[in-house]
Amino acid sequence: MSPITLSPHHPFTLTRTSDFVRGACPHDCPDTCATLVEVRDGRAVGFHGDPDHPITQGWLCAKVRPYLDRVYSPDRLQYPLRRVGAKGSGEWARISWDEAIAEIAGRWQAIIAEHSAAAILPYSFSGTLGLLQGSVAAVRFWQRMGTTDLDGSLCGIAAETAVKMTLGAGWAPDSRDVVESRLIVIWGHNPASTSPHFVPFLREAQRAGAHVVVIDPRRTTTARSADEHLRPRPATDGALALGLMHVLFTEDLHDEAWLRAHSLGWEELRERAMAYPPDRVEAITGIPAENIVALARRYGTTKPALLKFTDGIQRHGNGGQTCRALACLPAVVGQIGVRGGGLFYSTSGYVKWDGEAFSHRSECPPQPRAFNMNRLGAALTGEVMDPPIQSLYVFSANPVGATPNSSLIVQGMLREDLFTIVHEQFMTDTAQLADIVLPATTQLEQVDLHKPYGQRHLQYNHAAIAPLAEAKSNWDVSRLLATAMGYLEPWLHDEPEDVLREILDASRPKNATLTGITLERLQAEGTVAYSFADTGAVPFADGHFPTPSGKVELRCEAIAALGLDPLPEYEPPAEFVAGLDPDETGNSPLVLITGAAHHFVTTSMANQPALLAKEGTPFIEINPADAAARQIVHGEDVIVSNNRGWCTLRAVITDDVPPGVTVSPKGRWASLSPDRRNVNWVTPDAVADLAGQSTYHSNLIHVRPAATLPDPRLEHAMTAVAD
Ligand SMILES: Nc1nc2c(c(=O)[nH]1)N[C@H]1C(S)=C(S)[C@@H](COP(=O)(O)OP(=O)(O)OC[C@H]3O[C@@H](n4cnc5c(=O)[nH]c(N)nc54)[C@H](O)[C@@H]3O)O[C@H]1N2
Ligand SMILES: Nc1nc2c(c(=O)[nH]1)N[C@H]1C(S)=C(S)[C@@H](COP(=O)(O)OP(=O)(O)OC[C@H]3O[C@@H](n4cnc5c(=O)[nH]c(N)nc54)[C@H](O)[C@@H]3O)O[C@H]1N2
Ligand code: SF4
Ligand SMILES: [Mo]
Repeated sequence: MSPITLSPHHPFTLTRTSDFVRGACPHDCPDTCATLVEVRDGRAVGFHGDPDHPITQGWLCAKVRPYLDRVYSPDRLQYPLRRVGAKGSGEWARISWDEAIAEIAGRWQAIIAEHSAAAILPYSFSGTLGLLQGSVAAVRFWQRMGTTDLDGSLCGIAAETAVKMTLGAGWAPDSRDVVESRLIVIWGHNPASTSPHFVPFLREAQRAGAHVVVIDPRRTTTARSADEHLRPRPATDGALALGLMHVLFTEDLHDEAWLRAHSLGWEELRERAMAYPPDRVEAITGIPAENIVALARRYGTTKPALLKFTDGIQRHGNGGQTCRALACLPAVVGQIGVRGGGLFYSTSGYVKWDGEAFSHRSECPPQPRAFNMNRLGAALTGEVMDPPIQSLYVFSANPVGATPNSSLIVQGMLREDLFTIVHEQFMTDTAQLADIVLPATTQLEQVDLHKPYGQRHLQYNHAAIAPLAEAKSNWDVSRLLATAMGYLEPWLHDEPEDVLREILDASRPKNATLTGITLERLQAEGTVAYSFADTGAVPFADGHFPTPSGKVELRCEAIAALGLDPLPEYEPPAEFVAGLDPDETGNSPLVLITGAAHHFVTTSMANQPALLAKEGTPFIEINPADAAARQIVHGEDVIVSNNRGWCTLRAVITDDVPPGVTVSPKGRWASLSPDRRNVNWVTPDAVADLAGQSTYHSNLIHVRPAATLPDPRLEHAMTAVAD
């Protein structure tokens, strides 16, 4: 590790005894900030955003600014632990790494002999988005062993698939181009919390006269500062998008020349849109027809126009078709390939890692099976049999807190015959139910490479400090497990830098964006911008779309092959169609949306006292009319329930949510809540219309004052486990 050279306008004092080490924020966030860790005598003493990074611009968000509190938290797991009491009892004995690895390998050999490796399930997700510690460590060793695989996504696979199939690639514009936009539609996305480094560019555009529209049922922080806020009923956005198209086509505000030259199926899309006149769309969405017409006229006449969303909006039963409709909209007005216009979803398609270098798939046995990661509880309680899951290995994830229908996960994890290992930085809700807990390093203690989903630079992360106590990185544990299982292939044991170099070198010839980007450059510079040809800097500016037809596929056969209508269509989610019986006083169910909390990244950081204090008591926002109908008083505890489970939250009565809709941000730790639950005790594990997407927000609930009878806790006593 060598000290770096700081630019002359660097605000930090470079003392003789301090080094600054370049890193990257590892969290699931579009911004992937470039960080500078200030290290003195082997200890990190400062943590900063890189002032030279064009998007980070020298600052970190409220949740990651106090990162050293996390790294040096007294609650960090330090040593391997073995459970000595009952599952979930919190009684542990310290063991050595040798004992832990030998015990895990021994149990797995026995499981493999009796059932095959398909009875072993690794479960990891977005604790770190690093190429090595997040992705490679989740693939190589497990594929070599032939374990059960996960498919689908808790997060964003419907949108990713919809955008890729419509436009051919996940190529979002550069945030800096947003200052050129005259109209910015932020649709089901709350960047003030979830992509804060986009916000300065948004403000600059707004100051320069751009009109900002937010489409979100909730009055979010982002909505408050917009010029216009439209509030559709949840999961009706597909109808809204088709309604906008209706107006655009009927008023001749579409760009026909562009559609003829660059798209497939625009006339069929026009015909589909004719089924969505503004009055019908008003009836579906609850947005007045005149507002729909006004937005369509604005979108058809204000250029450049940008449409931006991230991942939250798709977490509905119809999320795939919703994102299809949103992805088609910019094409209707010919705004794709235009600086300041287009679709801003994700930048993750700019670099595709070479699959074989990444996984060494060809050297592994065939994967025995996969199941949808949303259905972990169902899998552990019998949905996946033959062989049943006998061992669960969790890392970079906290499924009890973050995966839907958590009470079923808890029930499964309490199975006496399930051998569970959790590799974690903290004693999470999930770790508490393990048989063996292994201590994990943080980003400051490990090497990695990051490919962002909201900006267009690769970010290298040097290890800034030595691992704390006996913590080990995901890759290091993977190497130890491979040795213990007798897998000696070098690609299971390479040094971190060599793994990254191998993938980078194999990927470079296939990715023009990686031209000239070597591991050595990344190590030296930390941040390296993707390489673009002139027009490439504005995605699709050359009019070529890497779809099968080379055009924007408004009618999309690849989507049809996945069982969806080849044209965007609106259908309400199954949960809303099936409904939920009225409660005992005759009240209809409410929709519960559980989007991002400002001070956490899902459950990460939600155990840090200072951040918890800022977020306050776990709450649910309820509209005054809905609260009155249920005799709920502001500030009292309410029971939120449905046929999946219940949890207790503090009522916040506010018109920030419309009638019929409630909001309770995700991320709370059950074990830090008095009722030992969180909102995921009520969220659905049903899968959406496309690609195995989660459906957290298609969630019908009842809310009652906690003091009233009958107490739904009795009804769900069997799910009150681990109390
Ligand atoms: N502070 C913070 N930042 C985060 C995260 C976090 O937990 N906290 N999580 C990270 C992760 S994992 C992700 S995937 C991204 C997600 O980033 P976003 O997509 O911006 O975040 P969400 O809050 O999940 O969803 C955005 C908005 O969608 C709205 N919404 C829900 N249903 C509908 C609907 O039917 N129609 C419309 N129009 N809007 C709807 C919600 O009210 C919410 O305000 O953020 C990342 N960044
Ligand atoms: N109700 C509701 N729930 C949701 C969502 C929602 O909208 N509503 N959103 C979903 C979304 S978008 C996502 S992405 C998922 C995220 O779900 P998860 O991927 O489970 O993410 P986290 O809850 O942040 O938990 C990540 C854990 O990984 C640990 N960790 C971090 N780095 C490392 C590492 O290097 N090694 C190891 N071994 N561990 C590490 C952290 O300490 C943390 O406990 O949550 C989903 N949950
Ligand atoms: S969570 Fe996002 S905004 Fe915050 S430091 Fe990390 S990358 Fe930057
Ligand atoms: Mo996510």
